[in-house]
Amino acid sequence: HSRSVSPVAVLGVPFALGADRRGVDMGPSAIRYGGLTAALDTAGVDYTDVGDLSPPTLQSQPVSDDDSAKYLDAIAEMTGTLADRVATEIADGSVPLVLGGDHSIAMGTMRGAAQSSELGVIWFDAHGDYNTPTTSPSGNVHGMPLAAAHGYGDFAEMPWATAPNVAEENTVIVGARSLDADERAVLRKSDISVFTMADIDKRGIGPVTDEALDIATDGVDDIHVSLDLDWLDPDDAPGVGTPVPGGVTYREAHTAMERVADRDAAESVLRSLDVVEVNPILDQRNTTGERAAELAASAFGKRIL
Ligand code: 5AB
Ligand code: MN
Ligand code: MN
Ligand code: MN
Repeated sequence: HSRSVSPVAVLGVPFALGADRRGVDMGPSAIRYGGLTAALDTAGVDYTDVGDLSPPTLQSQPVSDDDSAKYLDAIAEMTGTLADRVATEIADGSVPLVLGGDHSIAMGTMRGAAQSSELGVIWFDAHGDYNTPTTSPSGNVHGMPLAAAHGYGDFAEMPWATAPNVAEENTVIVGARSLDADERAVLRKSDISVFTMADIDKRGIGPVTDEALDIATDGVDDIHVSLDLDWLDPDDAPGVGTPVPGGVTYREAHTAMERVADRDAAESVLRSLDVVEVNPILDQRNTTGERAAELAASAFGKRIL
C-alpha cells in the first residue's frame, strides 16, 4: 500500500481500565479537539473519522479484585473488539490511526494488524511496557501490552492477548528511560532491540529512528508504530499519567515521525499507528492533545512547505 492510495481510518478507543485512572478515556476527544483533522488536511492525507468504539468504562466495572492484572476481563473484551475492527479496516485497504485511551489498547491494534501477515513493531515510549501479571509493580495492564503481544510469560496462557506474526527480532523500543527490574532483565535476554535515551543522546533521533525502521522492517511486510505521549519530556507533554523526566523534545518526536513517513513514502511500510496515554485532566490547556494531533499527522507525511 502507498500513502496516496491507502486512506487513513481514524478510530477512537476511549479506554482507561488499563491505567486504572480516569481522564485517559477522554484522549480521543482531546486529540480531535487538538486539531487532528486540520493537521491531516494539511498533510494531504485522505482520511475518514470512523468514530469511537464503546469499550467498558471504569464506572461500569466493579473495582477489580485481581491486583496482578486489573480489569483483565474488560481488557480482553476491548482487545477482541478492537482487533476485529482493525483487521477489517486493513482488509478494506485503510491504515488505522487508533486514538487511545491507555496503552493497553495497543494489544487490540497489534492483534488486529498482525492477522494478515508478519508485522514489525516500533514502540516510542519512556517505558518498556514489558511487564506481566507476575512482574508488574502496579497491576496496571498498560504496562504490559508489548509482553502480551509476544505471548511472553503469563500471556502464553492468554491467546486473546497475543499478536500472531510479531517476532521479537522485529520489535524495537525507542526512548526507554524507566524500566522495572524484571522488565529490564527480560528485555536484556530477549531479541527485542531497545534504544534508550542515552542512545538518542549519543547518535541523534534521526539515525536511531532509521535503524529502528531497518530492524522492524527486516524480512517482514509492514510495521505497527505505537506512540505513547509519555515518550516526550513532561515539559512538552504534561498530560500523561506516568510522566518521566528526561524525554525527547517535541521537535525530536517530529523528526522520528517524519522518518517513519519518509520510509512509508518509499517502501509503503506503515500498516497501523496508535497514539496513546493522552490524559486531558492532567494536561495544561490540551497541549498534549495538540502535540499528539500534530505528531500523528507527521507520521503520515505532514510537510511545512
Ligand atoms: B505506559 C510501570 N512500568 O508497569 C508499570 O504509560 C509503568 O503505557 C507503566 O508506558 C507505564 O506500572 C505504562 C511502573
Ligand atoms: Mn506505554
Ligand atoms: Mn509510557
Ligand atoms: Mn505495505
